[in-house]
Amino acid sequence: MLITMSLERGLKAMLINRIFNGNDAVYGLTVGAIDAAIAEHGADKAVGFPDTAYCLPCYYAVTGVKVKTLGDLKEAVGVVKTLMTRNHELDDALMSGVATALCAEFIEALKYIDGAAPYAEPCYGHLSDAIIRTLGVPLVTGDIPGVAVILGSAPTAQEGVDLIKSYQAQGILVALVGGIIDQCEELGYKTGAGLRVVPLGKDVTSVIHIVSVAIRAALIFGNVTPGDAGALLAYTAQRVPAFVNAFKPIDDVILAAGAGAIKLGFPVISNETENIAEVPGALIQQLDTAAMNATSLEARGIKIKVTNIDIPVAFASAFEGEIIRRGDMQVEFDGSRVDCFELVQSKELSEIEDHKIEVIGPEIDEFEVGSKHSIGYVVEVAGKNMQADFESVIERKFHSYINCIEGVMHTGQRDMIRVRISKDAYAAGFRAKHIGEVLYAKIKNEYDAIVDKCQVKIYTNPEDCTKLRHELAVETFNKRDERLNSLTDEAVDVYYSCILCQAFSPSHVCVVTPERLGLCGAVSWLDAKATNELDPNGPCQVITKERVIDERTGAYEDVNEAVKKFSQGAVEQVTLYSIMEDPMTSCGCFECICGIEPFSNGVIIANREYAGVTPLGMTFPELASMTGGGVQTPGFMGHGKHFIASKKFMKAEGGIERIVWMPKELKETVADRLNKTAFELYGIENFTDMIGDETIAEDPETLLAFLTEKGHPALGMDPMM
Ligand code: SF4
Ligand code: NI
Ligand code: CU1
Repeated sequence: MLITMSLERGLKAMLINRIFNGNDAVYGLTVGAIDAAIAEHGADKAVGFPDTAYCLPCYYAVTGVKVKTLGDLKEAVGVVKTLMTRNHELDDALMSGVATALCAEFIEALKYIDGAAPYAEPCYGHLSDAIIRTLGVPLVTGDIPGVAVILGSAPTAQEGVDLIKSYQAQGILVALVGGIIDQCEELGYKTGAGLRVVPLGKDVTSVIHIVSVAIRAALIFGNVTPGDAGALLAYTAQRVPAFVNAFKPIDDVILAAGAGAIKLGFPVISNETENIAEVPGALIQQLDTAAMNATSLEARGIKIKVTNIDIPVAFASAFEGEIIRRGDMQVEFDGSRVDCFELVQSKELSEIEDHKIEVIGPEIDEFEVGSKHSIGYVVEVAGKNMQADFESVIERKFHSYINCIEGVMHTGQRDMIRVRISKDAYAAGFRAKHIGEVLYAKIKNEYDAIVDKCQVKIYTNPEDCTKLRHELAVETFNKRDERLNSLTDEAVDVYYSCILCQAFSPSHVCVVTPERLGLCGAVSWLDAKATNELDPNGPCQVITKERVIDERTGAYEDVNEAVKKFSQGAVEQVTLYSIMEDPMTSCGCFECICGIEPFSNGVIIANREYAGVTPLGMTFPELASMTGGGVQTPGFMGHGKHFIASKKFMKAEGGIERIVWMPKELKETVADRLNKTAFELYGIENFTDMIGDETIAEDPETLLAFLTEKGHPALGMDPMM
């Protein structure tokens, strides 16, 4: 007993020493690299990562200081030294881990000097702010239940790939560092952000690029003040469900980096047994690669929701972004060429036989390889709480459901769909009827409070598809569109709150109205209504709208009360239609951001995909960093794309007439609807022709000249501030 205790103590002391050693080694390398860079480029040389508003994000988050030049970097490395105390306590060792991580960030930043692109296929290196924002919704909905970081080489390539696959099947985002990347290449295993497997780089320092994601999440969504290291560490530990799988050999440097991960709250699971001690809950041994998944999820407390679907291929969100090329497809259903549609219809309970799945017409065995066909699938649902309004909510999920099938690709919606089935999926036994199995299983699983019974009819005869498309589907779509057009804020009795994003942004509340969807673009008023029906005490709750304070700005006592309650008092009042007076807060996952352009009295809008600069002299990430974390920032507002054409878009400040600039692509996406609104509200034809874009102006002077030439209405409006 005594012997084992002293043995343990000895091991722990050695572990701490090894972490210090690793930290010292990395620190020495970093100082050397910075000095060499200064000797070569001078201390004024700019340094930083592309497509982020946070300079060197990890260092900025920990210290509150933005490093912009090599001279700043030299100072920063001096600050890092102060984190490296050596009292032979575990906590000092973990802090040394943080110092190691910051050094890794510096080394990686140096790789990007002079706008270099240091990473080549398949590696990603630094990940942009925009990527982090896209992760917001899938992380809060549990669609991505966790983040796995795999480091080093698995005992065999096959075991490594199997481990990755096991995470993919659970929807877990996987980041790869070092030898595991070669192992994927060796077996021809496909990687990429779309597949949720992101090779970062082969050097151990590249692990910082995923740490940077976790840390920026705290800044973007969490409203953590840069420099508040305590709040930062609490945020990553509580809200970022990440963990590390580190394969042996674990040298001192890797161990030091692992200590940094542990300090952030991410457990490290390893198959190393030499010269290492377990730290309960933080550094865990697992010798069996096949068991690493389960050990990791248990250590990080990640629960996976399983839906059992009876199909011969895999089903996981990791396959959602999979692309099936023409040469790899067995058959294709192509709504742009032949009649295709997908439809949800509500029926009476008595009309439905639960789990009945019929293929009416030939199965795909009867189709030639590579041929194009019609398909129409009608999903009939019934339930005591089902409403016709929920048909479209459920139907819109089909895209994601069908895409999650391994070897099946789905694009579009309604009667403009395309479905491809790969040769591999066909060879594994996948048939049209399995589309029905997937839709049935997912609907019954996710909409259990609404759908009591569900049956699926899959039509593959061209005559049936043509007839049903026109007589049933298009009819239904037209009716739904009429209903949507009549759904105005005035026409409904209640709005809904959405607090899904509080998992990341603890004080953020979206107020969702028919004419203003959630800023993520994923939650419309109908979606919120359905979510409320599924779980009345869940993320979307009813907000009445009886006590109006100001019609113009869209201020209601009821809304304020709700926002105050759901933000735990952090936000006292919001308006629905103003960006200047108590604007709604942003969490961080907004599709677009608009901001005041003072020279024209207007606003510019930038979308997440836009990579260039705006006439405000800022890029999307820079603009986006002005708002987020559930705080109000008058003059800047995150919003959904769909909101741009709304009659309620900053109505208090004069509405869409204020829009003076948008990236070209966004402008084209919203043109039809925006022009329609401009005509209805102000009688302006082709309003988008008056709006600038990056091909017209990237600076305020050129923009102003363009707006003047076009006679843009914003120029004649009152200044906004
Ligand atoms: Fe998050 Fe708002 Fe979207 Fe809800 S509606 S998921 S709170 S951004
Ligand atoms: Ni797919
Ligand atoms: Cu969000």
